[in-house]
Parts: sequence; structure tokens; C-alpha cells
Amino acid sequence: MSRDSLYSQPRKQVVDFVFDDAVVDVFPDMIRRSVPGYETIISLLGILGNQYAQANSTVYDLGCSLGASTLSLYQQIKAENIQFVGIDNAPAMVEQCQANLQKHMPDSQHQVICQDIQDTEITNASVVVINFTLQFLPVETRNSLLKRIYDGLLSGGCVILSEKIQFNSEQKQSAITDWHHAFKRANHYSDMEISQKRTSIENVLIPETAETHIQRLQNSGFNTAEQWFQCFSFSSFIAVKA
Ligand code: GEK
Repeated sequence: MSRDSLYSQPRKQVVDFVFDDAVVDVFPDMIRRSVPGYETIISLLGILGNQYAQANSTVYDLGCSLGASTLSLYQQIKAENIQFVGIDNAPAMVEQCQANLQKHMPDSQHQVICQDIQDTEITNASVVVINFTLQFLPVETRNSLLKRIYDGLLSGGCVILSEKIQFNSEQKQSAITDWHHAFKRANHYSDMEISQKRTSIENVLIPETAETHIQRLQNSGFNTAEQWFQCFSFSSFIAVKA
């Protein structure tokens, strides 16, 4: 696994973050050292997915990156005849994801598609995972995506949504941001790396509050929506279609 040192050198102008070849190389290292709780979410979403997966249905991983969520779902889901579909709009991610999944899953059971998740047709789904990806979509497009996920789910199916969240209280926001930076320093990111990454991602990752996510899930039609995980500002929600 390559070590993430993308922001270790001073940059004159820190460009907006993009998921290119350089990011793909270091992605597993980067996400583990940057997102507290990432590994716990990955393993638990497989276990949660297994509770809602239905035989002869499709399981979607929207913003699949290198396929960590798909693999966790594949390892845990016991229902028969499941088709796993991963979607990502970064060609470098899709190529590497395909190679990763091929090592662990039969070809006939998975598909990785290079596409904007705003264009993905969701049908016959029993589980839809959108793990740290909605946050990169323009805020005004988020309602319609969640509504399409709801419409594409079978009755009894679920969506698992993980997001970096923000807080209404400035004091809480500031404390949790400090804790997160301390976590990154403990994972050997320098202050310069932390600050340059922050500048680069500021215009690209737009977090919302946990209340906004729950409200959006309810407005999309889900009658149960729960925040099942939170570690600092990283959170995950599950909503079930009746
Ligand atoms: C994991 N889920 O390991 N359409 C499709 N893909 C997109 C879009 C879009 N509009 N916008 C961003 N992406 C993964 C981690 S990473 C999270 C998800 C992070 C893709 C982007 O290319 C990247 O692969 C992924 O969403 C976000 O569980 O980097 O913080």
C-alpha cells in the first residue's frame, strides 16, 4: 500500500481535490489515516447490509472508490443470487476497483461502472450504500438522488449513508475539528499536510448536519432513518423502506 504524502510539500496554490491516479495510489492509506472509524464502518455496513439483502436483487455501492464497501457486503451477505454494482465517476478508481473485485468475486456477480451517480438507474435494489460520497455532490442535487434511491429500493430494503457531518454549535464544531486534526497528526500527517488538504477539499466536500441528513431521508419516503454511527465528525445513517 503506497503512503499518502500528496500534501507533504508546500504548494503555491492548493488546487481543488480531484480523484486522479495519484490519489488512487495512496487512497487506502489516505482514508484510514484521515477518517476515524472508516474501517469500523466498512466492516459493519456488510453486517447491516446482510440484514436487508434479498435474494435475486441488486446491491449498489455508489461512489465505490476501490471497492472496500462492495467487498464487505459481498463477504457478509448470505442471500442468494445477488448482483453487486459499483459506480464511480473517476476512471482511475474504476479501473483499480475492477481489478480488486476480480480477485475476490466471480465475474458474473459484479459490475463496476464509470458513471456520475446522479445518472445511475437504480432498480430492484435491496441494499444501497453511499459511503462518504453524497458529500461531494452539489447540495441542490442531493434530494433527488435520495428520492431515486428510495424509488429503486424494494420494500424492506435499506440505504446506508455515511458522511462527514457538521454541527450547529460553533463550539462543538471547533472542538471536533481539533480532535480530528489531532487524530491526523497522530497518524503522522504534518500540520502543513493537514492545512493544505483542508484548503484543497473546502470547495469540494460540503458537509451537512446529521439533522439535515435524517430529514432528507424522511422526506425521500423512508419511514425509519437512524444515525447508527458517529466518530468525531464522521457519521453513518441507515434508512429502511417499509
Ligand atoms: C469507500 N465509498 O471506500 N459520481 C460518482 N462517483 C463520485 C461522484 C459522482 N458524482 N463524486 C465523487 N465520486 C468509498 C469511499 S470516496 C470518499 C468514497 C473520500 C467518487 C470519487 O471518485 C471517490 O472515489 C468517491 O466518490 C469518494 O467506502 O474520498 O473521502
